[in-house]
Amino acid sequence: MALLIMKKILVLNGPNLNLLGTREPEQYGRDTLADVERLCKETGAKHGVEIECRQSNHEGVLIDWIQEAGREVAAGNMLGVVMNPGAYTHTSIALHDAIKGASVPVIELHISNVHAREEFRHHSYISPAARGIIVGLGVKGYTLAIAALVP
Ligand code: CA2
Repeated sequence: MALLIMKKILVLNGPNLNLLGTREPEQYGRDTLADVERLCKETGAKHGVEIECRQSNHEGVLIDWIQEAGREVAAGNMLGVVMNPGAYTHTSIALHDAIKGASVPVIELHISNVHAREEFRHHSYISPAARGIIVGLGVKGYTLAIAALVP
């Protein structure tokens, strides 16, 4: 009898996303991070994939998790990473290098339309290393990003 092992998708949220739903609802909506993580798990269940959600305000921790995801993808246990890198999007060459180095499929996601906001949000260090990008579709973007990683 064949054993069916569910593959995993890691959902990573970067700095300040733990504040979702508490301030700036016009920019990020009213859902909290807990709401977003619940939505991701429901979406995973619909697609038959396990969803693991993590959030950190620390660049090095996010890098460690990307490297860990790279090992999981290489071992055949993980499909990839959905990542909202928060403001590190616009600053972090280290995260860019981590994604490239780990050879992990990453869907970069932003809740707001960064291109309709301040100019410093228009450039992403993550995009050239990402498999795909979802921008400005609110928290629904997380569901689309998960679907994009499912074969
Ligand atoms: O639109 C997005 O998802 C962003 O990645 C969110 C980041 C921002 O720096 C990026 O340019 C675009 C900011 C996340 C901070 O989230 C907060 C939520 C509520 C209250 C305060 C911050």
